[in-house]
Amino acid sequence: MSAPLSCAIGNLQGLWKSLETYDGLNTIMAKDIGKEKFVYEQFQDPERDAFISGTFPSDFAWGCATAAYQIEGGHDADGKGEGSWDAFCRIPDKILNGHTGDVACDSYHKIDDDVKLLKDLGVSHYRLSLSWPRILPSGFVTDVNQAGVSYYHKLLDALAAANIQPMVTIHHFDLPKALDDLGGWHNELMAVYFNQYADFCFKEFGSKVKLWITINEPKVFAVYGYDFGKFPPGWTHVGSGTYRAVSIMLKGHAMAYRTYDMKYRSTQEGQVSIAFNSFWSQPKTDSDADEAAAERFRQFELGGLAHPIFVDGDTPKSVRETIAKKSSQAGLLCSRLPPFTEEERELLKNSADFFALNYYSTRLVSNREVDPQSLLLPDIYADFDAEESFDPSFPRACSEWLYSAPWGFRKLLNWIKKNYGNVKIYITENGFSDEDGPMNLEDEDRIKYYKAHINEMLKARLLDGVDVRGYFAWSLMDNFEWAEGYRERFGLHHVDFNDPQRPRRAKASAKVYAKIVKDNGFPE
Ligand code: PNW
Repeated sequence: MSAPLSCAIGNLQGLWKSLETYDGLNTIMAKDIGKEKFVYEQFQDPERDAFISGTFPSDFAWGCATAAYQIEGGHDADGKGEGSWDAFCRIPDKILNGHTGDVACDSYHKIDDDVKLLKDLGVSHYRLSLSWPRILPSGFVTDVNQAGVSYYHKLLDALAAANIQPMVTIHHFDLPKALDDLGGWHNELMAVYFNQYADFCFKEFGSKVKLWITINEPKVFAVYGYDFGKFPPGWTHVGSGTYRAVSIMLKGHAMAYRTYDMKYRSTQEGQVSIAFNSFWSQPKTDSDADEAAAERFRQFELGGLAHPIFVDGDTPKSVRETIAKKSSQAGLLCSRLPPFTEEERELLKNSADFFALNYYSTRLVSNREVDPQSLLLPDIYADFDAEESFDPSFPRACSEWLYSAPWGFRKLLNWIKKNYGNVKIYITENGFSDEDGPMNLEDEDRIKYYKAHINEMLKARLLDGVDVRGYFAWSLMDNFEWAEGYRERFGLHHVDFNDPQRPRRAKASAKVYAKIVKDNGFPE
């Protein structure tokens, strides 16, 4: 491990200080620290990675997550409208092996099966998403598909009967195709259409839902959809597509948040947020230049989205100034980053009731200055003058971007605490992929990943006083992994996509996760 790492866990003074000052504390004994070996022995830093015992507060939320297009199937069932993915999957070479989500896990027809999996895991929560084209086939609230609405009522009722609380994502990467045709998230009016759709969802389902996520991972969705062309609408507005789409998504989120405030909060008493994906960015060396580059990476990756909502309504000044400067150096008359108006900043500021984080991986980051005049086209990855790499010792998942570095999870949680106040945090996704092949239910790598990450989250909670309230494993079952089709399997349950019945089978990781849930962590 080449990167130097500060080691809070070795600092017993710090530990006792947090023990004294932190009152939500459960069991943690100093003698437990370092007692057990870390699960990734080949690259452990014994002090940093020591496994600790301890449990989470008794009301900690344990769950699994999925998303509509990835599991539902029923792509044209009962009046559902065409979705952006339905159309995109039909374009040759867009999706690996020509796979589609037409049937996926067939969850549209398998509510009881899915709820049974959740019950067997013993989780208290389930994060699911609503399909916009299933509810509003043309995208607009003037055109409601009652059968689609009924499907979600049945699912929410089945969860309630099983005593499982839903966390509902209103928009997880899938738009009605009709709205993509109007410019998708590059159309300013999308913020308004989204707000109307969210208003409809709050009104229709709000009595059954206490935790809402407006939009899943605006940045990932924008990068892949509007900059790289790998997700619908498949555009390659390089260097600006991401910024524009993210900006409009944030405004849509903020409008929906205010709608909830004005019309539903007093009666429904739920909480609303937006889910951000972020890596941890670790300086590759201890040079000041690399430390500064790593911090720039964090501000571009997460600060650009979280700062407007959790700090002052605006993109961090450093990010705004850098993009403006680089845009001007490349001969543009305005910044590639759209500015927020005063009114928009007011709307955005404090528009979340908790911080929703999807964490998967860590990057090593070093300083690399890029002269914008040397580029033929703008590049969002050149905007922060940094280079990303991995340490060869990080275990790699099947997904090419996913390397396991659990300690980075704890560091990111601490960075969020430091930058956004001691905000309540829900981990809305965390998980590990392996490759499709002969059925293998003994998923050792996934077990190691989950144990290590949940243990780092426990350290963040118990030793650092980070206010983590819940954790959702991605994913309840193998599913349609977007442009990668069914090649990358993230499930705690195996799904046989060659069998029309789409049977689900618990992997070894499901049993391990169920035990962690039952134990509420890692008691002695
Ligand atoms: C998330 N990255 O996507 C999504 O919310 C899920 O729908 C998806 O299945 C899951 O993570 C696993 O991929 C991501 O490149 C896609 O860093 C790409 C990245 C992160 C998250």
